Amino acid sequence: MDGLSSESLGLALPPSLSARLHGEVAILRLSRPEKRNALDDETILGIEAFFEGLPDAAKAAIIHGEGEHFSAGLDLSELSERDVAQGIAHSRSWHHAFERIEFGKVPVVAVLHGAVVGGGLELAAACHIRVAESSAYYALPEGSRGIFVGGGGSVRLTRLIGVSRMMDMMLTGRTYDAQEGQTFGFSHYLVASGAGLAKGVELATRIAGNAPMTNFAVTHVLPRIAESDPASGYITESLIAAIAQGDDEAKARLKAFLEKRAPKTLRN
Ligand code: 1HE
Repeated sequence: MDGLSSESLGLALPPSLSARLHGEVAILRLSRPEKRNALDDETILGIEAFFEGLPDAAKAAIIHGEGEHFSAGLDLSELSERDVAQGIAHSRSWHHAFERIEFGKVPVVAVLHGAVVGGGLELAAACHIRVAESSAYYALPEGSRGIFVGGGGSVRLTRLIGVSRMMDMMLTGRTYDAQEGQTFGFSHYLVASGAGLAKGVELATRIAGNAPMTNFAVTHVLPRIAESDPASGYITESLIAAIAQGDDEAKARLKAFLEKRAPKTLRN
C-alpha cells in the first residue's frame, strides 16, 4: 500500500502521527511503534488537528497503526502525576478529539491489527467502520491498572458490544480475539493479516463516492435518530430524507439510474 501514489496533507502533526492523501481518502497513521502507538497528550491533540484540518479534497478518512499493534491505549507514563481536576480535563480532551472523528467532516474507517486495547479500542469505537486483521485483539486493561475508561468508551463501546460484555472485559480483563471481535460487533470486516489497509482503502474509496449529503445524514443524523424517542426519530428521518433527496447530487444519481446509466444493486 505504501507504493500507492499519495500526497502529503501539509498538516502540522506530532512525530507520533503521519498523514497523506490517497485520491479522495485521507490516511492517518499512528506512527509510534516503539511505544506500541500508546496515545500521549500530543498524539491526541494531533488526532484532533488532523480531523479538524482535513482539506475539502478528502471525502473519507482512514486511521491505522504502524508496527505490530494498532494501539496500546493511553500512554501510562503520563498518568501517574495527575490530580482529579487534571484527570477530568485529560478525559475531556480525548472526548473533544474523538468527537472530531465521530461527528467530523467525513466518514472514518479504522484498520485494526494486534493490540486494540484501552484507549486504542476507544479510538476505534469513535470511527464509523472498523476493518480488523486476523491478528487484532481487544481488551480493556483499565480494570487491572486501577483506572476507568476516559475516552468515550462507556458510551461508544456499550453501544457497540453492550454493557454486559464491557463489564466482563473491565472486571475480569477478558481479551477477545479477532474472530470473536467480528462475531460480537467490534469489527465490521475481518481480513487476513496484512490485508487491512488495502481493504480500508477500498471501503473508504467507495464511501468517498457517495453523495456528501448521504454521508452527512448517515454519520451525523442517523446516530441521533437512533438515540431519540421514536416520534422525534420519525420526524427527523422525514426531514433529513427530504433534504437528501432534494439535493442536486441525489437528483442526478436517480436520473442516471432511471436512464440505465447507474450500476444495479446485485448480490456479491
Ligand atoms: C507503553 C504502553 C502504554 C507499551 N503506555 N508505554 N494500556 C495497557 O494497559 C496496555 C499496555 N501495553 C501492553 O500490554 C503491551 O505493551 C502490549 C501488549 C501492547 C505490547 O507488548 P510488546 O511486548 O509488544 O511491547 P512492550 O515491550 O510491552 O512495550 C514496548 C514499549 O512500549 C515499552 O517501552 P520501553 O521504553 O521499555 O521500550 C513499553 O513501556 C511501551 N508501552 N504500552 C506507555 N500504554 C482515556 S483513558 C484510556 C485508558 C487506557 O487506555 S488504559 C490501557 C493502557
